[in-house]
Amino acid sequence: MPYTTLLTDLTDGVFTITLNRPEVLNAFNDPQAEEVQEALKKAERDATVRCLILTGAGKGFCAGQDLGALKGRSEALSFREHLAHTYNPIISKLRSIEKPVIGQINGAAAGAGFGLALACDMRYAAAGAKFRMAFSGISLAPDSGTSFFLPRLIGYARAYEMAITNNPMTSEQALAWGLVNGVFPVDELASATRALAVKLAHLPTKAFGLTKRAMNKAFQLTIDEALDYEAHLQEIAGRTADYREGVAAFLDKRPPKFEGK
Ligand code: LHQ
Repeated sequence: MPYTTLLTDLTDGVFTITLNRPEVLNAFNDPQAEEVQEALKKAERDATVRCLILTGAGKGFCAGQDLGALKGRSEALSFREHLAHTYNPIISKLRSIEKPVIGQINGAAAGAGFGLALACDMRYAAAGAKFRMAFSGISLAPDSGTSFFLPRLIGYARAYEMAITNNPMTSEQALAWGLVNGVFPVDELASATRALAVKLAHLPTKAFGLTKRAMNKAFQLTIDEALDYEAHLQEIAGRTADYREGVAAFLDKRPPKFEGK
């Protein structure tokens, strides 16, 4: 079935998911939350997908929950259940999918949309894009992983301030604080992101997946546990075809040809 709220594209090993509800800055209604989950599952299963880009159509990245779509439903809705069916599985999958995910932050990212941006492995942002917690603006607590990611990325005091003041952060500030990896003029963002993604998709993506697994896990470990876990993953990496190819190419003094296996 074609998606009604997303555009997707698979070219050169790069799967691009574009949230496509630009009239509300790609805010989430239930179908969009469901379709993002489906698209991520498909990308995870498809071995030809070696890198993902997540972006938004029009001038916003994602404004979080579509507050209009909640109108009249809020009283009856269990927010806990809503999160369990919408943002939580999306955020979880973005962290567990063993392929690099690049957030192409083309415009405002707020609320659950900020969580979506933070759950990506890397972020390239448009000059002029803004990041906003948004939750406190409607008297909610943080969700969609924002309370997990933000203090880790920019430190507790800045994260807490951002949450309770609800002040937006510019992409330039985000770059200075290490929240994004690069900032580009808006008309150069897509090509810069794509160039990075295509390059990554032709590199040893199996090792990139193990790198993600190691760094995810390291948040919960002591140094000795992390060393042991690294050794476990290195055992896996050392048995891949790409490892053999990497070493052979190095010794032959030629560029390696990696296949993600
Ligand atoms: C919107 C939205 C929006 C609908 C802008 N919905 N239309 C979990 C638990 C359960 C329930 C609740 O939700 C959650 C998770 C969450 O995500 S809670 C947080 C929900 N999101 C927000 O509160 C964000 C509210 N929006 C903003 O702070 C700003 O609009 C941002 C920073 C996103 C963008 O600012 P600007 O670039 O200045 O754009 P704008 O404010 O002028 O908005 C443009 C249009 O988009 C405007 O419509 P209009 O018809 O006037 O052009 C907005 O009403 C609409 N829009 N966010 N979430």
